Amino acid sequence: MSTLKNQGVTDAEHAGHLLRQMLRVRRLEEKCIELYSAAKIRGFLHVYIGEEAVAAGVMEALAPEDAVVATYREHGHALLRRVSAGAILAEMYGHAEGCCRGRGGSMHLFDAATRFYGGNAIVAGGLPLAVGLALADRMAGRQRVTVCFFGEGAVAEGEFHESMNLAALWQLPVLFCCENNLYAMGTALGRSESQTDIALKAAAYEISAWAVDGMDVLAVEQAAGRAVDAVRSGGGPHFLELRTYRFRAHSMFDPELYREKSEVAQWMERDPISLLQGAMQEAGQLPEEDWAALQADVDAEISTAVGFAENGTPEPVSELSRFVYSDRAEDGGYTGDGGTAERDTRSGKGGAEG
Ligand SMILES: Cc1ncc(C[n+]2csc(CCOP(=O)(O)OP(=O)(O)O)c2C)c(N)n1
Ligand SMILES: [Mg+2]
Repeated sequence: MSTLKNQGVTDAEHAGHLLRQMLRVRRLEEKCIELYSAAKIRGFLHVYIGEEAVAAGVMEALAPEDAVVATYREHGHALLRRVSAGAILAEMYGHAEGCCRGRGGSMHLFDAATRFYGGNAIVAGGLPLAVGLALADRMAGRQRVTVCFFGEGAVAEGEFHESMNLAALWQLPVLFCCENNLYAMGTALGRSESQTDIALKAAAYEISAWAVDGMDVLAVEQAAGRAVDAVRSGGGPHFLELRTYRFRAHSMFDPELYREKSEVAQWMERDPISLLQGAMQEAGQLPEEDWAALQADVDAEISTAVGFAENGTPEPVSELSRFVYSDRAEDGGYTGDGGTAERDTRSGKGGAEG
């Protein structure tokens, strides 16, 4: 059921904020495609275009101390978790100013300061990581939530089932967010799974799970708010199946022979940005000049970020073996903070780096 249609947009300022967040992700990734085509960004690149309402809605429910784990389609998650567009682009350029000093690239964005735990290229690889983070919080008595984003392709992996089971058995504070965009590379969900109702799979592990219209940012925000509250107050793991669609190819190397253009066009009619923009305009909450100003603001943010990335510097080869092993052992090993102490040398804060 569409929240946008049925409830209208009640809080114009907040709706404007959500619109801005989705547009920031869209414009950042449109720029990434351009830069990739110009060979400024190399390696793999998977864009989230079409799925922005999922990250934008879920992030609203989180507190700064919560943790986020994502997949290789994670530029938007990092941006909305407050990793700057400049640090993200510089990372894709392979520059030292990037959030991982240019060592991770598009698929491995990571930022300890915002508790953004990747950027994981292995399908389902983020799930056990999220369960481990939640276990650490449980053992340390912290009231934090770990949110784990993953594609529906992950449900075919053993790690999915192992993670569901342990999270439920130990009642760990994790919110699983399955971004069901119907395809895992070229494989449609129904070609690989006998049970395509993903929320039901989680329910089989005694996890509260429900499906949400992932193109409706207000519906996502509402569901995520409810789920995060339940997890934080000790209700054990929760699971959202966010029904969405990617408008672009799987990655930059994908001729898209597995789906009809008409199917893509049909989903594009439910573009999450246009849906919210349209609902706000209909409610008289988005005058033309405000919409133009919002777009200009976002364009300016992205163009500043491109400038930052362009002016960055590659890591010197002499630094190549740095970080292969943690510097931490030298200062006493495990500190009991779950490995999340701020070590962000980009900002000069904290850190035990030699
Ligand atoms: C364990 C593992 N197997 C295979 C791959 C290759 N691979 C990369 S992306 C992908 C599809 C994943 O689809 P899904 O989980 O639905 O995420 P989406 O790309 O749709 O966001 C596959 C099979 C991989 N990265 N990891
Ligand atoms: Mg998928």
